[in-house]
Amino acid sequence: MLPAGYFTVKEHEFKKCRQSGFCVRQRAYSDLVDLKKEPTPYKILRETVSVQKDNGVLTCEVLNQLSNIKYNFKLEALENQTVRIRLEEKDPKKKQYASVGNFSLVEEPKSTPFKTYVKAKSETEFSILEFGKNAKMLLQENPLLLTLKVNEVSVFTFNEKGYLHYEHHREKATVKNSEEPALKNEDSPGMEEVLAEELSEKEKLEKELKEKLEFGMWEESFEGNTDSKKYGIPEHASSFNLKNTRGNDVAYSEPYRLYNFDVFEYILDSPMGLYGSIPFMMGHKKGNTVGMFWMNSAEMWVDIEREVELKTRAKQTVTHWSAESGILDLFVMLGPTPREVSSQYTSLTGKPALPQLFAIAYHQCRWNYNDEADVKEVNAKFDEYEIPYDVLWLDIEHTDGKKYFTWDEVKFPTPQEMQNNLAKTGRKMVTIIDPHLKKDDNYYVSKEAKALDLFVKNKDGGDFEGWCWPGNSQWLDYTDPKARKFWAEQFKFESYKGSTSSLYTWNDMNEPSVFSGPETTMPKDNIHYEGWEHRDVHNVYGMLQQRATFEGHLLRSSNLDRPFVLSRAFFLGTQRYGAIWTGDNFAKWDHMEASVPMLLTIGVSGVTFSGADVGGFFGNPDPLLLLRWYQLAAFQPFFRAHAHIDTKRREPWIFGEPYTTLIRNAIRSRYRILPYLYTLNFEANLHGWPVMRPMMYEFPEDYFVYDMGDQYMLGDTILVKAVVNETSPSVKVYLPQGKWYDYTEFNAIDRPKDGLINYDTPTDKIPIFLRGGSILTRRERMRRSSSLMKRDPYTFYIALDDLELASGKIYTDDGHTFNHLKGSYIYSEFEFKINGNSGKLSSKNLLVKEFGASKVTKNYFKNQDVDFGGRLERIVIFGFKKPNFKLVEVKVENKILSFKKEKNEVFVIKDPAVFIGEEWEISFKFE
Ligand code: NBV
Repeated sequence: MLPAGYFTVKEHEFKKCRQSGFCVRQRAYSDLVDLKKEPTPYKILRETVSVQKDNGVLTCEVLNQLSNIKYNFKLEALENQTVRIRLEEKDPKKKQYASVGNFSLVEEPKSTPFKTYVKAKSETEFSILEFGKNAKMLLQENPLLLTLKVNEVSVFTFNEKGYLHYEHHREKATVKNSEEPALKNEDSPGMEEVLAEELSEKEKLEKELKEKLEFGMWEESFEGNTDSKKYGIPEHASSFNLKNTRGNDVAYSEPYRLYNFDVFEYILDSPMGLYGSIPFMMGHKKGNTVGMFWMNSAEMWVDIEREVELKTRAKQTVTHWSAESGILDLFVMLGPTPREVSSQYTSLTGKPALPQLFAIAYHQCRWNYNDEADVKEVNAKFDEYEIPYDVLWLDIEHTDGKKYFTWDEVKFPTPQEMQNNLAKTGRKMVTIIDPHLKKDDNYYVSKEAKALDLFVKNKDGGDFEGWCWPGNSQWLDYTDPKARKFWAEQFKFESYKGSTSSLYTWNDMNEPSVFSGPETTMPKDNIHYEGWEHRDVHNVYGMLQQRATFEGHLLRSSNLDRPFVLSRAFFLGTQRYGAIWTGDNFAKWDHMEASVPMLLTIGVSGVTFSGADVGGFFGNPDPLLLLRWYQLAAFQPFFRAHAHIDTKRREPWIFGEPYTTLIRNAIRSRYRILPYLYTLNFEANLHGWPVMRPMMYEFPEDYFVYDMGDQYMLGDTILVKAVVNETSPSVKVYLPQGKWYDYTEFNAIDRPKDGLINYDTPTDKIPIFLRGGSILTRRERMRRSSSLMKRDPYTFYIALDDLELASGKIYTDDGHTFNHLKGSYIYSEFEFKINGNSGKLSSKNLLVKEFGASKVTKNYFKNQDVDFGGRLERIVIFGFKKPNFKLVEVKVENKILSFKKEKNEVFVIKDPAVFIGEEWEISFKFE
């Protein structure tokens, strides 16, 4: 059924830059520019410049003086410190795809006026356009050069080195055999290489200059002697700070590739493309963060080069981007902090969806839970071992012959009963729904899709057919609104027989994976809606399946229930539709290690809800690896154990003691912080801030953390270090300036000058730390699932900083509907302050402008059929400066509260019985 060799590592079956015509040409061109040091042939035609000052738009024509091709150039100042740069051929022989914004942007971005516009006196001087907060564009006409400055510091330069190349459309001549054989089924890009080979070296260079026209580049120069870091462009199994691919000190000889693939058994430390692609990059140095994305869904390659300016010794990073088709459409977000970049970026591409509470709890998956009896047993075992969990997943074997939306009637004869049984304890089920539809006239989904003509077409106009799990299959064209609507309708309860309201969805194989296709995906000359080629829309395809599924969930619940959809492929904007995971990793220590920089990268690129298969998908983890993976993933956004069909069972109780207890503890530690995690997901939804944050995100001024990919912050409060070594008894952790506490003992850590500590990691220890100055809200009572905890009271952990201050926030709502948008939510801020011999803990309601004022008070619940709790039952406070500190009284209004002093100056105040959604003050008296 599968093509020979499917189940082997096959890096060689994926294209290298040298096998991709446009990648070769782009690199050759930049080399040539470096060699010849000739100015870029692009210039603005002065007479065409038109500026609409009030709209913040400059338009003009650009001429390539070598080819005589003209381009339309548009420069816009957008709201939120953002600039848009668009360049497209003026009279293309063939229309270029320019519509991916319909999918990736939430709306047409609004522009903001230019505050001043000073026109250059000559074409070699700069026009100056000021906008936003101390931001300006400096535009030179000949040669074309654009610099963006914030507070007089240049943060972004476009075409400084003259690498800009916009390949105009040319008719293809007959293709001869190329030196590098084209990959099977690939439309060969080899023509230019063949011709070039026949030319002398000099002619070849000239030829490249004339013909090898590429576009896409981004350059930045920062002042000062610090290297600027580059993060983003997922998905690669690589470091957090992107590695050099060009120039000196090259780590990868290949550029980073962005092309969604089903890479079977992916290799680590590689710029090879994986399942998702987000052409977003963040540039960071002390005092400045910028973001940029190129809105284009075609295959891309990105080179990274760091160079030292000889005169000034300033280091700068140059990145070169090239895409196979589409237009140049760049957005630059000027920050200047990482948080501002995230917020600017997600104002354009969408805020992450607010997940339901269950979705951020623990998920149990395996390929496959075999039948209803198996499901029942696994479910019962969780209760027997008192391990909380929220979701049980069914992989492809649950279907009737891999026909999605159906059930294997022998193994799963009563699916509704099975789901209802789980739902009794608030648990959910997820089934896999892949995009390949079995070609079978007796399969209702395929039959109706065919009748409505919704399939992707092959180059000759027939329905495209390819090989996948069910055998010969076809794929809906999700770029077609009719196909998305059709797909969404499949999720209605009356269509998806056997489904209930506690069933959610997993979209796998949506790169799309086509076993018989080139590089295991669709041929690039397949045809989509409105005649666009697959090459134009490849990277957005999977996101559109996830979107249609998300819309299906909304449809089936009449917009009442928040969808949960997990997707493997992703793109610019995916965060609006749900979670993603990092695909088929291995049960190996280095794969667990690699998951951290991968998830950090995905998070800063907007997709804040992501995770890696706990335990590793392929292979059998030994119990220690499995345990360490649970301990790590319990502090990551999406927490799901998963395993390949050929692996041995590895549910949390399989290895016995001490592992069962230790894994139980890890999962329980997840359930304790659900209130905090839910708040982080809410803040991601509001601002686009990652849940799992790189150290640089929280400590942007601390150069030491810029490269860190093995420790991170969960929100702004918890520091997590990954234990990725099997034998080492301790880990080295870097604690930035400030006060830190051990997460379980609440001991203040004695921070050495260099911030580096050795932390012992016996198997029952997770190296996590609480940041001084924060108030962490947890729920301590363990139950079978998150929804059973919804009304449980809270405990505050107040970790004082050096000034004996602390603050924290909490957001909560009913955990599953959209009623928060109408004011049914709690969002509060708590602050602890000390003044002489008295202290004060206060609660203040925060208004979410977007949702209106919160209506939730204790009284609110009386009139509603929901109650999401809110009582504070305990306060644990630690970190007072004076030793032998004596707390003598704690009062809320006139009520005296009881308290006790525990070890290490930790005080526990019992039952303040205040409500987190209300405003109050608790006073403390000391001696
Ligand atoms: O559906 C089977 C698997 C799934 O378990 C896994 O999580 C996906 O990433 N799927 C890939 C297809 C086959 C993988 C060999």
